[in-house]
Amino acid sequence: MLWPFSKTGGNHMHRWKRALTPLAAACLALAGCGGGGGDIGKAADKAKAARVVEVRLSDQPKFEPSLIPVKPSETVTLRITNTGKRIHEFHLGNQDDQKERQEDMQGMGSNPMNMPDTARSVTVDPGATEEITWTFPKKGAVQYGCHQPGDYDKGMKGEVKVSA
Ligand SMILES: [Cu+2]
Repeated sequence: MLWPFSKTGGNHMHRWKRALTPLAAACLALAGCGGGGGDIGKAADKAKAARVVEVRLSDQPKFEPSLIPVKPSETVTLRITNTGKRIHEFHLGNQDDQKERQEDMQGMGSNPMNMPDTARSVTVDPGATEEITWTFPKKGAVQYGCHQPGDYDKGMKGEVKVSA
């Protein structure tokens, strides 16, 4: 997997570190922090998932579906397939986090980027399928987005809505 920082220099590394300031971390740890910093839940074992939700990533660009309803504290496996011809990503996070990632990745240029996968973020090659198993919070909503160049601003975003 390509590591984008080696090509783009130290400036972006600095921006990534900014996402991990103590204030941001404290905000993420608290449910109902307000604004765009809501609780997003946490990674879980696939064996604990109550069901599988299929998500498709297309070159339009968009997610299908762009709204995923879940029950409070439900654990779900998201099976994420790229039906397009170019790289897309599925990045789960609250609104502040999506905004931050958007700023960071748009600052890296206009070429497709193979970002490192994490428990809540996968880069998906054309034709490939990746999975994320996640326990959603008790209430609220969690956003997902693709921050490959241009996609998020063209509407490649969606929301997991938690309701009873
Ligand atoms: Cu995309």
